[in-house]
Amino acid sequence: MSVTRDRIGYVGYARDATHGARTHSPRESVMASKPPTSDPVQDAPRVSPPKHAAAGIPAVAHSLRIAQQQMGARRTARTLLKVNQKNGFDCPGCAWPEGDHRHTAEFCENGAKAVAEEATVRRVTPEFFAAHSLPDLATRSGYWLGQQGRITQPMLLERDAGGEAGDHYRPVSWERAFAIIAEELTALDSPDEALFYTSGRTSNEAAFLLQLFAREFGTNNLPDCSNMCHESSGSALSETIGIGKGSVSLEDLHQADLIIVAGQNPGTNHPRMLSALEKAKASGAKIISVNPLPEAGLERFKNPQTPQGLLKGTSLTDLFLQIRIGGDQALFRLLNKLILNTPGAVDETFVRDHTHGYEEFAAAAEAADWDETLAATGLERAVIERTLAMVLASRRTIVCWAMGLTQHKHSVPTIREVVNFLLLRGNIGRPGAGVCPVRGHSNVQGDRTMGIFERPAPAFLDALDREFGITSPRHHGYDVVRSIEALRDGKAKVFFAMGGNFVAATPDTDVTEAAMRRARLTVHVSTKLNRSHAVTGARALILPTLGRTDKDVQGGVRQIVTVEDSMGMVHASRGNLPPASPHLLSEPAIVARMARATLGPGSATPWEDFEKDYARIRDRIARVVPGFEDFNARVARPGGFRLPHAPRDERRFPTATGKANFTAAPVEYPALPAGRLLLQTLRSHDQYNTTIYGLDDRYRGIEGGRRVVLVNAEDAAELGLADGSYTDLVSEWKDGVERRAPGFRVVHYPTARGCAAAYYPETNVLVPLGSTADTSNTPASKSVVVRFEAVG
Ligand SMILES: Nc1nc2c(c(=O)[nH]1)N[C@H]1C(S)=C(S)[C@@H](COP(=O)(O)OP(=O)(O)OC[C@H]3O[C@@H](n4cnc5c(=O)[nH]c(N)nc54)[C@H](O)[C@@H]3O)O[C@H]1N2
Ligand SMILES: Nc1nc2c(c(=O)[nH]1)N[C@H]1C(S)=C(S)[C@@H](COP(=O)(O)OP(=O)(O)OC[C@H]3O[C@@H](n4cnc5c(=O)[nH]c(N)nc54)[C@H](O)[C@@H]3O)O[C@H]1N2
Ligand SMILES: [Mo]
Repeated sequence: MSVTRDRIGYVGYARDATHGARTHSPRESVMASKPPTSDPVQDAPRVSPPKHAAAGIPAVAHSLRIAQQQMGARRTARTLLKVNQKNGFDCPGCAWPEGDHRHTAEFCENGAKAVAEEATVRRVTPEFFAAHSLPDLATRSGYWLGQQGRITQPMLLERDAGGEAGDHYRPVSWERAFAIIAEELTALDSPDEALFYTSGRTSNEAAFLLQLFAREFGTNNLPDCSNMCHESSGSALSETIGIGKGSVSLEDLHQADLIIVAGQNPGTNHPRMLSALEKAKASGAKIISVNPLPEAGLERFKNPQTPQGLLKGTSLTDLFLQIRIGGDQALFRLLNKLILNTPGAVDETFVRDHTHGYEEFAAAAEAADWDETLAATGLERAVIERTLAMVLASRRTIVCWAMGLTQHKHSVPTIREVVNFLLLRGNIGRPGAGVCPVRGHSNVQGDRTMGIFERPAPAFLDALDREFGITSPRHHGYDVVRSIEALRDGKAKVFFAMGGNFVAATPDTDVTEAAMRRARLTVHVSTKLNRSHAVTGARALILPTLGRTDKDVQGGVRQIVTVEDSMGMVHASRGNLPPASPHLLSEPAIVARMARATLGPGSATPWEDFEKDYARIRDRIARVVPGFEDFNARVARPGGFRLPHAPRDERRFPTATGKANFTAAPVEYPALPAGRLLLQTLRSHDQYNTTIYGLDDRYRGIEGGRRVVLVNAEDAAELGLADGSYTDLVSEWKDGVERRAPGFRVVHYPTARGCAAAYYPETNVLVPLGSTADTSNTPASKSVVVRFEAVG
């Protein structure tokens, strides 16, 4: 391993054959060697060296094992064959697009786990709730709650009722449930005391109805998971290129000369992306990965769809930049200076004809400094020079990114710097080039397109008002963090969630849970049980709903719903399994009935028609949302249709200046006091956000437990953290409040110096509510300053 130490003590690793080797600290730890809590399953992980290849036979075997546990053999075959087929359902996993040439089994290991989790044959019945009180549920792990199966009936809990009724969820009729929601909503002093949260699995049809209802009711309080996810991308891209979405298609990836993957772990979170990268490589593309961790999926991919892929696999990454957490803006800024200083490297015609703000940006870039960049990134000079050579050799460059870039204080300027980088060489709006923010939830992008946004564009509201004869409020609503503050401060009293697991996914768990308990009513439209059902307002409803895999029949007619993938393709999704219980309602039906109960005969919106026939919802979407003209006809075509994207399609930039904007923010990177590390909170290979499929993180060599903290062996030596010892993580923030996550097993791991990593949601307790990204207000859950304390 080649290692150089720079002046502030961070170290850069050049990629070589041995970089994954785990070293052990020679120093003895002062810390206890025993797990502190009583849950042996969760707290005694086994550790082996990290893997250097992703997928392959173990992936297929693992997914089939989980699928059969949840579904049995017949249902496994029947369900998995329908994933992402043109007449099947959209995978409820990630938002990666489907190609035109689909394999019979267009699924990946983690897609299969997502499907199995939903199509499980296990059930959570009223008897289950009779046996498990609220205090009991509140002590259970997220893993245990999720493993109980699909919820079968609407349930109500009334804390103030006392006794059994105050302690247990009890079955409630749908009619009564909607009456309670209407009663609580209409009793509010202002519609802005209600919050309507959306998680990104919600279909376009349900999302459109939910935002319509919220606005007809009188609020823009439509926080969504995007606020915690790609909001920074949306903010940076809308300002610079005029649209908050990625500009590349799958074909572009296949045609690129250079693909930079920064702050993303596709081997786990977007496994089908590996096939696209493999194909790009086969046509000569180079791949650079920028990550504090050497992620197995980016090293080598063993494609389970091809025999030679299964055996040998393809080496994906040509150059690995093991960057220090939060160093990306500095890296791209310096690269931009180096491009500017290379004669002929800038696409002058593009810059002249299509951009604005070049002079100011160039002056700022000129000030970039090698020493500061090496300190901020922890990289070696030679590695950055190799990167530059590859950048200059490429005529078509794409940058892909995910949460590693979006969840920092300076995420918006970081992503703007990526845009500067692409603009300089004209890498936008032509084949094989562009911006590629890789979305998370399978319809998170579509929900935004449908108007799930607390700060809607006036043009969108104008169109909505015209279509429905309503007057939508124009003042902005609360995003996720502001929603928690509003609950905490008593300014919001009703919380409604269309999916998701709000209290587990959001930061500052103790603050958030206390805030949620202050609500008068909490409502969760859910498929499965999770932590949010155990942290309730005075009254709480669980409304069980159909998932993607379930057949949805309304008025005797089988319905489809639609979704939009990460690359702006809209297509139909059609479930094929009998619903998990006869008592379930679909998401559109739930919104329609809630709207009728709340708005009463005063509403001119035909909610009942919408519930009976989703094509009627799509007719309205077609008239309100640009790009959806003739929606029903176009979505009936196999594969669906692509939404317009002005920068991609016409090199037109609908920004305030009418051009693509260069920007010139000051360079920032996290400062780290002595004896502290910067913690990123990330996903293991066996989870979908807060849904825990299992306790292994196969590629990182962790088995049978999740309370681990990955620390570089040299940092560990300095801090006295022996591999296998146990430590509390204590985060430090300027409010002086102590936030502690107890009992993490130390794992020496080849992460960048100064950095640590542990899984979310267990570590959300460490993320201060006030620690968010500038402009986007996204929780900075990838840069948490922590110290380590011996387990007491
Ligand atoms: N199986 C599965 N699939 C999923 C999900 C899941 O939980 N499970 N979640 C879905 C969702 S909602 C989302 S948003 C996506 C998330 O997809 P990812 O963004 O891939 O998810 P994370 O696990 O948060 O990984 C963040 C990556 O960024 C790196 N990183 C952290 N900090 C930095 C930094 O400062 N700079 C750089 N360059 N890299 C950094 C980490 O080492 C890690 O590789 O996946 C989606 N798909
Ligand atoms: N510390 C830290 N925090 C993070 C992140 C991080 O990287 N670090 N990542 C953030 C990101 S990127 C995101 S997107 C959020 C995720 O936040 P959420 O989207 O709120 O969380 P999920 O865990 O995806 O939600 C899972 C629940 O959704 C419900 N569900 C599943 N399918 C359906 C369905 O079809 N319909 C309905 N109605 N419900 C369904 C189930 O009840 C399940 O328990 O978390 C964020 N929080
Ligand atoms: Mo996400």
